[in-house]
Amino acid sequence: MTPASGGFAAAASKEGGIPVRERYEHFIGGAFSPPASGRYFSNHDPSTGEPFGAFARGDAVDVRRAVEDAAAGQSAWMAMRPAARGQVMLAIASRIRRDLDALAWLESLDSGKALWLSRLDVETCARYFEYFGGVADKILGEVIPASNEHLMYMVREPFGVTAHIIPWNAPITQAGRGAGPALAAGNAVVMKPAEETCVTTLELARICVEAGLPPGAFNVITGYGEEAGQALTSDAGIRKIAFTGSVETGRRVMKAAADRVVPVTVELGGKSPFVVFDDADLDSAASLARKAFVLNAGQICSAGTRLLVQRRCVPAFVERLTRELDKVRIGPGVEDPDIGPVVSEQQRQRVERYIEIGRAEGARLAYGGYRPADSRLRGGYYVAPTLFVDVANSMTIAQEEIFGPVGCVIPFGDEEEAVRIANDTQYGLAAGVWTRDVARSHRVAGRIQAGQVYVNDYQPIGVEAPFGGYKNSGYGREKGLEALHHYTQTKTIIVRTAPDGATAG
Ligand code: TXE
Repeated sequence: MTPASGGFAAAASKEGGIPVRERYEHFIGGAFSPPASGRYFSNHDPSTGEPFGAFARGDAVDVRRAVEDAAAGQSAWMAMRPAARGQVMLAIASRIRRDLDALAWLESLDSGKALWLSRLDVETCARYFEYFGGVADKILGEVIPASNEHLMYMVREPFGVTAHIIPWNAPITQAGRGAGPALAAGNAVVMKPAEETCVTTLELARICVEAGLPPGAFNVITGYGEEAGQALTSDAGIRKIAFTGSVETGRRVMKAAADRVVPVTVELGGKSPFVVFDDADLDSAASLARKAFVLNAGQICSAGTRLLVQRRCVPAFVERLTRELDKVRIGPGVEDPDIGPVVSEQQRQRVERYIEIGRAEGARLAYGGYRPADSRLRGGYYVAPTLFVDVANSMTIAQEEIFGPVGCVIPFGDEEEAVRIANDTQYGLAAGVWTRDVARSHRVAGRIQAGQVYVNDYQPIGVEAPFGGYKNSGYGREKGLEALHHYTQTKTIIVRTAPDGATAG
């Protein structure tokens, strides 16, 4: 347990609000429900390395039951007027906000995330329900003027039951990001959280039903990816799949979707460029660079991990960034540091492996590269913020997603070279451009291959802005009205209106 909290249950009950369960079951048909196999798996608190909680180990039998209940839940959901559905979603948003402290506390215990960030994530989850709840009665069709003898119109219909597989780096926001548009469009949801972080997804589903969502409209199956996840993507009742995770697993999910001819959207991470021209405000750029690759211990798909810096200002930028990194407080998530641990020992080893590879390939370690010395943190999965300089874009640490607080400074000469390096990656999720030259900011933003580009800022949070990848970062868009289209299918209805006996034109 966290040094300060004295145990998961003690910590959570200290915070009050949501009671901590010894054992977490699936959430199916509006109630917690044990796995058919009777099997559970246990989890670890990333801040201490100590075990906590047992979670239902789902399999194909549990998935089937959840999908059947979801089909019934979807019928009940669609039987409600669109405006009433929107009102339920707004009620969910206010319940989430009412329980914000308790949910954030649970999120920090479960994921190791700093409490302030968990609070932001819970608020963002509420925003998803609010934003998409607001459009539930505004999903419009079209009249198509193609003939004088027909009325032709197109309506948008839900798919039915949608599957959502989410990762561990932002569990409750990602749950809201998927469930919000899916429910607004009239679907029912079966969600599988990552095995490392199940708690808040389960509590969210419970809150949704308590706030008026029909039982069965939001189900959660916990378990391992290759067992519960795979069963979910292969289940015959699933009509659409949304996946967020690694490229490798994304490919597997896409193959499963192809086998069943089911539409799929995938968000698969990145290696985003953060481009600093020498006319930029270097103080702001260095401060936001810290946010770009250190926030959430670097476990953010849109993290700006490739710091492309114009050669002339590399020393000045690195000096400023180093000062920023000196300020980073690291500790157990619930103690509200700047960053907590990474999510698991496996993830820490992965990050440390990349740090070794960076050294071996000749990048110069300018900051960090070690585990924090504080003996209180010994049990948890901590990695100090780490900065490499003199990095070539061809190096492994510049090409592969590390998903830890590791940044690489890559020098460039001119704008042309900056754009070439920025695009020289398999990924294309996000990018930052730092310059005072307005024309250049638009020019470079236009040429970078990425789904979101920030100018003189990085990752300003917003549920309203479409988000998703170019290239191997995936396809389809989350967030914003754009996301809704991925949760509806169109039907065109053509009615002959010509009088009987008239020839159709
Ligand atoms: O990811 P996986 P992992 C990247 C990041 C990280 C790496 C590995 O670089 O270091 O991936 O993380 C479920 N069928 N990202 O191994 O396997 C799994 O249970 C169906 C980037 O945790 O992709 C979990 O719920 N589902 C990313 C989810 O997939 C399966 C966020 C993600 O796990 C499955 C997370 C299967 N066969 C990791 N196998 C981002 N885009 O933000 C696993 N899963």
